[in-house]
Amino acid sequence: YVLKRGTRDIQYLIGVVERLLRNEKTKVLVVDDSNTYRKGLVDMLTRQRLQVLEACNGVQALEVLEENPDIQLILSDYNMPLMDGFQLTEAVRARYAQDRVAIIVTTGLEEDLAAQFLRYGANDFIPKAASFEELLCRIHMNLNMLDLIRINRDLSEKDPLTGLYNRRMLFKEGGRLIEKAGESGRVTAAMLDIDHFKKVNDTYGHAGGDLALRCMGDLITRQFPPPCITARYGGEEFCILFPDTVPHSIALEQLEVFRSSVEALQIPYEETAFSFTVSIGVARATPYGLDDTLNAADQRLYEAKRSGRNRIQF
Ligand code: GH3
Ligand code: MG
Ligand code: MG
Ligand code: MG
Repeated sequence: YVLKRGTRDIQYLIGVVERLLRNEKTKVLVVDDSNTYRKGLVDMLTRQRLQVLEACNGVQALEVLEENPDIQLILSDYNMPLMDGFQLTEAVRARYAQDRVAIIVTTGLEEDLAAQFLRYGANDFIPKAASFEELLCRIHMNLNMLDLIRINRDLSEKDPLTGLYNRRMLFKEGGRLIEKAGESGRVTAAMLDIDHFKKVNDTYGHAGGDLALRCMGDLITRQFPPPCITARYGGEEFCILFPDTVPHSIALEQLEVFRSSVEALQIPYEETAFSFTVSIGVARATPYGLDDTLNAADQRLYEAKRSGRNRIQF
């Protein structure tokens, strides 16, 4: 990176480094039918250390997006064969909101198209006559905005200790899952509670307890990927919802595998390690919604505790 005259400020340098580090993890898609112009952009953005993908029209852009759903920003031309910038913007917006994928449209045409593009759902609009410097600034501004939104989204949807959904998100997404399954009652709900967790805290301190919770969260994330919905329900209580595409018997099998992996888990603590167990209550969705379903699972959890812990009650 070449420093410009008068930009020796250390904060500025830190900003540049942070941006480059961020860029390495960021995928952008350049869409333009002019090979020369597209190559120019790709070259410039690659030098910014962004992961750059390219397409020469809207149809191809949608294919690339399909294969790379983690693309964060699309920089698109307006006039292109097969599918132009308007149609592309509309098609992308049908699948991804403005706070998931940013779209910046560029055009060499004289007409004033900016307002129209913004109405179609573009995040920004730049005439091709603008300097590369301005283009870069706008790209970074839009990426920063998406970062901020993602950080805030995580704060409001996730439990900071385990990274699992919080209770609010469980009810939002879980309610949707149950609604989608309708009367079939084929959604399976599991409530999990760590056994004698107070003892873990008493013996290994709050830090040891927190570590156990994080390991439990990691295991849940790994063993129950989407479309399962997983959440930290409260202190040491977790919830797993299986969609109606997972038969009840399969859900029970997976939970049994999970129960035994928790039992086998060794939590490193100072020079030694400790382990713990989990009790699980399982219920099929009732016709009265998520609250009622979780109550039913909770009843079973209570029975699992009463009959000796480290077991599944269904
Ligand atoms: P049981 O087998 O009956 O579930 O026994 P238990 O000791 O697990 O019972 P209980 O549910 O009463 O205890 C939960 C404990 O979890 C109490 C609380 O101090 C602890 N806890 C809740 N949230 C956290 C947390 O974020 N970190 C840590 N370290 N401990 C927590
Ligand atoms: Mg063109
Ligand atoms: Mg508890
Ligand atoms: Mg407990």
